[in-house]
Amino acid sequence: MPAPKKPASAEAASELAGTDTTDRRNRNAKLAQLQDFREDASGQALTTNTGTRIADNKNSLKAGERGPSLLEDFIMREKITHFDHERIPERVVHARGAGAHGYFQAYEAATDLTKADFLNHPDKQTPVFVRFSTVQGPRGSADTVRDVRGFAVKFYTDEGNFDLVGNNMPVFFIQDAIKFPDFVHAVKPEAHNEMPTGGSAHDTFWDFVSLQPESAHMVLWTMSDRAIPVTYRAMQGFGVHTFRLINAEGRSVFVKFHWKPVSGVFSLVWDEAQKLAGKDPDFHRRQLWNDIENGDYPEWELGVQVIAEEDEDKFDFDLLDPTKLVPEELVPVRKLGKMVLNRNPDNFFAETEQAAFHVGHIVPGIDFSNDPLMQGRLFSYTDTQLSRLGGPNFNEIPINRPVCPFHNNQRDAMHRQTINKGRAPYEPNSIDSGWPKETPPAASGGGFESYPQAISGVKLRKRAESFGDHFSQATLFWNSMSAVEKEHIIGAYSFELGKVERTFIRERQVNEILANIDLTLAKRVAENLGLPAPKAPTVTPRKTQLKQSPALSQLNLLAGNIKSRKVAVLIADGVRDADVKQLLDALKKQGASAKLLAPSSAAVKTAEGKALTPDDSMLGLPSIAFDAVFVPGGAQAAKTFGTDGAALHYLLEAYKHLKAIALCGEAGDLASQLYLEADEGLLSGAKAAQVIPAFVAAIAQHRVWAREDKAKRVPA
Ligand code: HDE
Repeated sequence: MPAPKKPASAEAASELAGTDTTDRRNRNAKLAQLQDFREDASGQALTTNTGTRIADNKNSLKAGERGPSLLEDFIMREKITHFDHERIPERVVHARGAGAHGYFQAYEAATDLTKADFLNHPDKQTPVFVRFSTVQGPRGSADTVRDVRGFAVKFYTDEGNFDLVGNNMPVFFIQDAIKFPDFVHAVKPEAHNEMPTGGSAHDTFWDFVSLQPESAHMVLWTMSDRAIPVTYRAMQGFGVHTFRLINAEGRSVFVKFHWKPVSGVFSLVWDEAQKLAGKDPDFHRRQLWNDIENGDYPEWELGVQVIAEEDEDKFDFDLLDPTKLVPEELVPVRKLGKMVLNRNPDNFFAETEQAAFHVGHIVPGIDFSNDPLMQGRLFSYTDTQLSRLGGPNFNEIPINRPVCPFHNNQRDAMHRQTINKGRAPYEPNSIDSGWPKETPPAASGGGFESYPQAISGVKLRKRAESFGDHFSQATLFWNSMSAVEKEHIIGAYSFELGKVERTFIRERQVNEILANIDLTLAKRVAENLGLPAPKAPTVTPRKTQLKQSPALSQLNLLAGNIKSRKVAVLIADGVRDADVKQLLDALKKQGASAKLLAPSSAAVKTAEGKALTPDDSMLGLPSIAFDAVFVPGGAQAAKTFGTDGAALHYLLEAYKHLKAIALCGEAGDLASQLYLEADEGLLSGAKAAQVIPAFVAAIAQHRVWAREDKAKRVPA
């Protein structure tokens, strides 16, 4: 199939101007390609799909002014027919998501590991399209539910598309693909009443996982704060399965893929997540969109844990078992390059909704392992697009087209775009001189060759014995959590199981799963559910290589800065403008941002006599949408806040959610009015200049965890 011929448009070229000094060839190619398909209707006549100009788009054709409509009206029929078919099936899982364009650039040539071109050329920017998603909910469900997040990246490399279709957790619920439909049916809304939307707090999910101990580790992850990220850019990503990399000499190593967010890893608190699901169901997609529009581009580093072939068996778990992670303390992550998301899609449906990811889209230098979950996925992802995108030509859709040329003898089918020339769509042929021809494998630029792994075995349906330990890594995860993270996990199990109607399911989860992860966890959850506490595990704990993995605790994964954090600044008449200015300057220097919020959207008059226009009202942008709250000084403004329920609620809620709060000068009285005790994140009374450095330091800590017990006494 021909590669697009048109050069990048002036618009596309200017988007790139001055963004970097390296080779932009690849990025240009994808932009030019999307440009070929983009439609800009400004200044254009309204026409039918066949180009006939339309004179009246307001009235259908009728027999007389009030008469019946006429079948002859080809304009109305075409318009309504198209409308009737606007929806396509949503993804069966991961239906809710948001996408963005960007690029990946390698730090150095990783030629010792792989011959994959995009990892061998640090001077090259490979275009990417990324889609983040939740798993359970339908396309219109809320962003902030407790769930796994999909993290799917399509690299448009010069050697073909490579899709790294991962999640924000490094393990999965099941070990064998044949269990996936069962798992998904169990977690999806219940069959009889289609509830709940977006969550796993219901009987069928807990029924299944309590009967399926291999899910214990992953369920623990989903009950942890990892399942309620603040923003996509604060999530890690994982390829989950063990992959292979192959270098030019044909040497293969096993790898686990990691995405490490430059912003660090941090989460919502549960109360916030639930409130956001109502107040702003688009919270995550909005943040991604706004950050990119504001030039505050989300970034991740791509890394791999490398395991030599001969070390395959040196772990106390099986490398092919997708319910296990490789602790970073045993195998560190080697950073390969950086991904930057810097462009929002032009059209959600055409790009994000039609993006078709597939774990089987790989390029020379990368290969699969025998992980039985991955092997099943290799079938599923093409198959699902046939019903979702309407046939086998989905790779011709602009968002899915490779940037490199692609040619073969596949022909026809629904929605074919390419007009193939030539008369011999078969191979071998002599009529078209044998084209298109195979490319023999080679050190670089050669055809794809599967790694020649030796295989022998008996045909059978059996789970390997080495896949039999379902609890050790769950215990490792639990033991690696800080005290606050453990409390959140106990709270999450108690909340979810509290929604389960059948007592025997609650009991089974506590006695047969949690008791085998950790007895304290099981006892605390049992206590919250009013169940008898289990006395002992039902499975003998195994000896493990590690007792703890500090790399698993989010508290160890903060970035140490406040880049991209968002601060609410409460203003009212009489606010001290100088305080506002000082804060905005400080935030700008640190790469953070702020919104000014007043009792209404009307402008306020500052103590200095100036008009200050707010970005929104306090009710319009609640505290849950921010990382911290700042109240500048000014006697009149402080007095207003002291009698304004919305402002007082704003502060109480931010306090309850353990956020940094600065109450400058006269606003300091609000702390005593609300009975809020000062702590390292609640700074009150001093001048803005004194408060701001401590305020910034508290935001960098993300939450004031020491406040958590006190905050429980504040009304929800
Ligand atoms: Fe998926 N998965 N999956 N999955 N998955 C889909 O493909 C499937 C699994 C993941 O943004 C579907 O195009 C099977 C693991 C992401 O478009 C479907 C099995 C991981 C996305 C499918 C798994 C994932 C999907 C639904 C077990 C993490 C969203 C629509 C064998 C490593 C991609 C679609 C996007 C989507 C099947 C397990 C990640 C049905 C059969 C493990 C991020 O093909």
